[in-house]
Amino acid sequence: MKKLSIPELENAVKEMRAYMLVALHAAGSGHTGGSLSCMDLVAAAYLNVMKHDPKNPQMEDRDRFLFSAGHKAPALYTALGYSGYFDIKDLMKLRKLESPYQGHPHRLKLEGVEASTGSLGQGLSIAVGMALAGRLDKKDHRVYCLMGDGEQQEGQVWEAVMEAAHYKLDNLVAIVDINRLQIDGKVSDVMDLGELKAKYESFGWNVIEIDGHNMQQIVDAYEKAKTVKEKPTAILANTVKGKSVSFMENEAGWHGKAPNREQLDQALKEIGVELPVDDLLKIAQDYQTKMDKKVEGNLPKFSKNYWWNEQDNMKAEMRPTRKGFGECLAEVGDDPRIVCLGADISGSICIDMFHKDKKHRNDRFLSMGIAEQSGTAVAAGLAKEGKIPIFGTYAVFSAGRALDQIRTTVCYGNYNVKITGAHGGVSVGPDGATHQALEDIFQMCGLPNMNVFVPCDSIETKKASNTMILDIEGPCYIRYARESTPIVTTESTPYKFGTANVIRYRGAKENFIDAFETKLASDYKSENEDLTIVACGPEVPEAMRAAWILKEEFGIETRIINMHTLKPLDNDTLAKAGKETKIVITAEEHQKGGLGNRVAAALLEAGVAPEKFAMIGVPDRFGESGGSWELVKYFGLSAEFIAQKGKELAGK
Ligand SMILES: Cc1ncc(C[n+]2csc(CCOP(=O)(O)OP(=O)(O)O)c2C)c(N)n1
Repeated sequence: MKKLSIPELENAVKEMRAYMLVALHAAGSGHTGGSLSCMDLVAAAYLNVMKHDPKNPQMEDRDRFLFSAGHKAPALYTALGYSGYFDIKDLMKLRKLESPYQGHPHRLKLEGVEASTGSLGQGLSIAVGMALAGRLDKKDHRVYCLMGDGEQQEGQVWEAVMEAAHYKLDNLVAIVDINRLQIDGKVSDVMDLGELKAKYESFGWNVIEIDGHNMQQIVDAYEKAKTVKEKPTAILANTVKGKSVSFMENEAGWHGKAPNREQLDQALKEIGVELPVDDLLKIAQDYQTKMDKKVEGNLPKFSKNYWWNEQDNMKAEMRPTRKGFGECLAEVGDDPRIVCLGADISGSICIDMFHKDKKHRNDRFLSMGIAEQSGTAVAAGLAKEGKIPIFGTYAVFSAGRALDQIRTTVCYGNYNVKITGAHGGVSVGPDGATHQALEDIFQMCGLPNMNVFVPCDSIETKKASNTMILDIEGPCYIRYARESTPIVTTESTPYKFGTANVIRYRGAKENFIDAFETKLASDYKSENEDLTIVACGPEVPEAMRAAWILKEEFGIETRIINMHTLKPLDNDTLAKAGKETKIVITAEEHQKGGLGNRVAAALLEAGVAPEKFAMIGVPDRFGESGGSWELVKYFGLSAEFIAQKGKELAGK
């Protein structure tokens, strides 16, 4: 590749920022702030410093650049497109279904992506492995790894820092994009890093500090790093989050937000680049139209459209389940034993509602930074001393990343720790597979002493949160979704930990919720229904809609079991349903089996073998970027698929 000169680089990076902002606008979501702050560092690497060939992405001797900060993917894709790995206009498919430009980089979807990332703090370890392999193979290529400053809070970063120095990896360069902001605010407030330069140096690294927006300094730093022997180099780049757009600069609120059209036009004006914006947006729209056709084409069809709020009657109100969690914290938070631990996702998961507008609780909100593993064990320590700690983040990180800490420290020690797993399921949407928890029910239900809650709407989430915090002594895990989902319970709907609810469709009404009757399962008498659907979480409203479809279209009567407690499981209710209804279908927004396997085992252990059994869930694959409801349809999780399966098993 031809190397760009400094002035050429300075021009190129303006265009790159412009293309990226149009793509982010077309996507309607994405990580704008951090992608803008690292753009100069990335552009210099791809367009001047690195040895690589866009026409031969797998070239053996290429330098490798990997984004440990996977959320800055728009900057990576822009650099790849601008270098010629693909037509830059294709970037307009960013974050769309089946697109190579997933919310976080996936190496199996796009040539030039060296590693699939999105779970912070893992990239430098991968880079250490790649650099070690390069040395073993006696290659002279170099490995570059981009990280955020908030990301430095992950303990794994420092394990890798130690390894790189131990092995004297002078073919490795870490670049830290120091924009001083993360999601919850200033890095220094969330979890202060102290003297980063001194830290890297004391671990045995060569450190170069630069202005991360000065192209000459950036190129010089990369070149200097090439000359350093026997030590890895860290380039500590001082940057501005949201760089180049006045209203985005230094604003934490622009971390994960895309510009609207007016903001985009203003941004392009400030950057000083003219692009054929409407033509570019048309590429995005045309692609989306193609995907819409594909997804709608696969949706089972009935005599009318039963989709949410598509009819004159059966209207449902939508609300995210996590709001119920936040409301509970706001209500019970004056209990001095309660302590909430933040993991830099506080607003998004509503754990901030514990102390928002309640200053007197500030000392009981403890920010742990981006450090899920330590945060979990800190919670255990607090519990040991009589506190009721509540630790929350996205389920992929709370349940998944800290699994061993939860297993050995929390559960084996049987501490009274409450863990929340937000963003369960594919309906997380455009952030994609890395952020869609599809395994956490397996992980948490497999642990002795753990209690597992999967409530179905925001009202039930509030009740479940209350129960887990105040009524249960011992480890608890609560899972909730990101998207607004239908409210299908009321304050007076029964809720008893460990006992399921039975829901029956009684005929269409003006409001969806009024068309159903809900009873505590232990109070329910069989009505000799044709089939049972056992569901949890946001699949409960889908199961209810399926019952509506099955009755209206085929006269099939359905018993819906809202299995809001997965551990302990309500075995009696399952055995009764298996005996009384002959067909059992499970429905979960999770890898097939989290709920389904448990239900099947409970039935068989009770000596009940339903005549027919089926599971609705994600079929042993990772999620995707896409719209929330688009993904629910794409993965076959919506009511239409449940109803189709019910019809098939009932032989109608
Ligand atoms: C293990 C893990 N925990 C949490 C997140 C969610 N998350 C995405 S970006 C981010 C903040 C990152 O801050 P920083 O490293 O400073 O990046 P920048 O501000 O430059 O975007 C967090 C907490 C994640 N992706 N991975």
